[in-house]
Amino acid sequence: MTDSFYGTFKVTEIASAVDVDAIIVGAPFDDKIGIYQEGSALAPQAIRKASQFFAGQSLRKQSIHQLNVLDYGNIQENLSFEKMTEELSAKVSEILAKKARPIILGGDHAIAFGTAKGLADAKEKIDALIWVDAHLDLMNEYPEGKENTRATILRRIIDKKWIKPEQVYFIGPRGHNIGWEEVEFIQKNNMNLLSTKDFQDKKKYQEFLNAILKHKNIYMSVDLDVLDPAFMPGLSVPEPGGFTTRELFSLINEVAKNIRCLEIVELNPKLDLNELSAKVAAKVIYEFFDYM
Ligand SMILES: [Mn+2]
Repeated sequence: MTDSFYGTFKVTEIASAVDVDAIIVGAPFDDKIGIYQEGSALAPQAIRKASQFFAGQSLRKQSIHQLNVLDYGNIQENLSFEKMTEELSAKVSEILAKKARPIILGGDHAIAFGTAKGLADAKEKIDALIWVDAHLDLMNEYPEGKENTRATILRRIIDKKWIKPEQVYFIGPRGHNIGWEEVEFIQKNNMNLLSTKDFQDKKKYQEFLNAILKHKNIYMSVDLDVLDPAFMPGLSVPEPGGFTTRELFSLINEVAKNIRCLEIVELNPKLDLNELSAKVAAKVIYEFFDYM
């Protein structure tokens, strides 16, 4: 069975579900701004397929097999941004109402708007948002005239006051696709940031992690382009000089217990090599299950 994440039950409704630990939902969505190669909409199914490659058990006793995890399938493909927001937020709210942890498979990063709306609609008190990403996603418009894209979406989430800027913790920004207006926005609004460069400094990393772990109810949005393209070739916006897979998995392990909602975005299967990137994305989820 390859139409659900390995080791999970595929369901078409969750109303009757009880004692569920986590529920996976896919958001096959491309923002179609014409700058980057489309393909992220294919990611949810590619991740499910790649998950079959692993048997789920690691050296830790806790694994997906000790948990009750459901796969709720995908929202409709190729929706407009507004429709995607409506459908995804409804699913996320419904999952939260079941006291389960939503795991959202993007889609490009614009889907975070749907996730954030779902958390807000469910009146879920989120203490912190960890934005794991090579980029800042804080442009007011990008490209010019476009307000709801992968490059602006965190700005839109903050505009809506679904999360306060000082509750945001960036991990992994780097490189040369940063807008200076984004840097100024971060400084003006007291946002927390650990760059890829500072991530290599063990003391700075530990201090940043300690600050994050004071928060018990975290929304973690993982843009896979935080990884070096050498580890993650299937990316629409690759940025060399990034994390190793081991570094990302360790981060997931450290914060897993405090994560209320996990989102994984930006895998582009059209640009993948040997389905390696899809396996990396699946592994992020397995690592979360081992430590959640
Ligand atoms: Mn992003």
